[in-house]
Amino acid sequence: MTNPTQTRMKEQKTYQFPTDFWWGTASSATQMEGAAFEGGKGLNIWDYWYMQEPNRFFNGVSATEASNFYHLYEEDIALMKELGHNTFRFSISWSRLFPQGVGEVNEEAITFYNNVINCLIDHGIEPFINLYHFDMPMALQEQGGWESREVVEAYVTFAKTCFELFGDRVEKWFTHNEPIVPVEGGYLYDFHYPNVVDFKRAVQVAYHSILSSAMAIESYRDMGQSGQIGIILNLTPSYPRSQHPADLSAARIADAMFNRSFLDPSVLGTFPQELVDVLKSEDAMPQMEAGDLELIREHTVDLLGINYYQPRRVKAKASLPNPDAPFLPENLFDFYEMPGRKMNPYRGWEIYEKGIYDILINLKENYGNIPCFISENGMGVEGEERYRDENGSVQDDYRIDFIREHLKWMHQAIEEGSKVKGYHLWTFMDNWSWSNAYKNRYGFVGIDLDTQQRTVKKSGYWFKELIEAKGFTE
Ligand code: BGP
Repeated sequence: MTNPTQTRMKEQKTYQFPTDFWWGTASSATQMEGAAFEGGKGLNIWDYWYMQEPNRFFNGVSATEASNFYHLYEEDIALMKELGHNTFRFSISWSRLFPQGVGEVNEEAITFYNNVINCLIDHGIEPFINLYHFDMPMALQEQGGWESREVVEAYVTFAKTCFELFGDRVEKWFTHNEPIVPVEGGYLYDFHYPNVVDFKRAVQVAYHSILSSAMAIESYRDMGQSGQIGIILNLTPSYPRSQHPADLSAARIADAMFNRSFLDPSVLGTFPQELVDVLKSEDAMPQMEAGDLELIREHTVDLLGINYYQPRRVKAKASLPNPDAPFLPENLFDFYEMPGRKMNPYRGWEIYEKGIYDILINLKENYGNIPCFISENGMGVEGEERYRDENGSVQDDYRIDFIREHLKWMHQAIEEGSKVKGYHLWTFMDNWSWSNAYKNRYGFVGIDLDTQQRTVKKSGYWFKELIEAKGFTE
């Protein structure tokens, strides 16, 4: 007799995405370009910090060569086309365009970015350009970086110059990528230069980043540019351990500090009251000028990029923090490890696919269903060489599973009315990562660092098929 459970076919479901969905990948200048000391580029904080403390970077590897996109962009863009991309996000290196941060523009940089943009367009790939991805020009860091109002002005000049130079062909602009990360890394938790630990200074940096974004949006619109301008935020939904009021309140405050701090001003033009209350009680309100808040209120984004990697699990604070230690957001809550959580052990990040749905539904319900897209999602894995087949192609079924499970939840959100318009993987080809250098590999395309040879991984071909079919069935 046949066992009915053996013969019963698993019910198949098709996940079909809109025909005009944006499929592609994301990258950043410092992580991909290389040529850090070529083409007239000035130093940025990564070049400088590496010179000071090479031991801070995994295996002592700098971003000097990175993935050599500066020289190989034509080959790389042709490969993007082959893998079905219709969109690609990269950033303009501020210190390549303005070696001193302000003043003289570097003609070689203009040529390079024109070539990249034109090459993408020639291949039917729409360029999405981000202006700031953690890479402060060193000359401006010496003037205080984002703590300085003059640097905000310099950034606006940089932004306007980019709109003038490239805005005739580029219709999707982003003012910042994950602006909270330089705040956390550079001014709270010591993982970016300038390695300051000071809550008040961190708040000033955050405030100036938000202000600079609104000012760039104002300029974009004043210049009568025809595309859309937005910001890219890393949203990490805060889940409470329990429904106990203290756990709920811990999750709310974590959400205000890590998500709403940038999401609310960017999309609604306002700041969350819970956040303002903390800043006041810590005597950490930033310096503002008359008219700033109005400018922020009136220049919210057209489009929101969402980087989603992991959730944040939070519980009520169990013990009093050391009153003499520097104030940190975690003085107000504790992190919580969910029992049975799924992990990416290489990056130490929890994998929670439903988070992508929760973010999209939150945007739909509380942020006017702002048009958005998943601007980063991905899985960094150490030692991927061990998964290479005889042709050198990494058989990364884990990455395919990771993407597919996130796409299912994104699809569910679309069915429920979310205005999510695309999905970009982090990243196209393995690239250099801030302090982890080349430890964890994220790309659809593997790179042999000795030869700079590119080899498409199994996930790259899978993604190509998915794009051609505009979805998948399983
Ligand atoms: C995001 C950044 C990217 C990228 C990615 C992966 O926060 O926008 O620049 O690096 O995370 O993180 P990591 O490289 O630290 O593993």
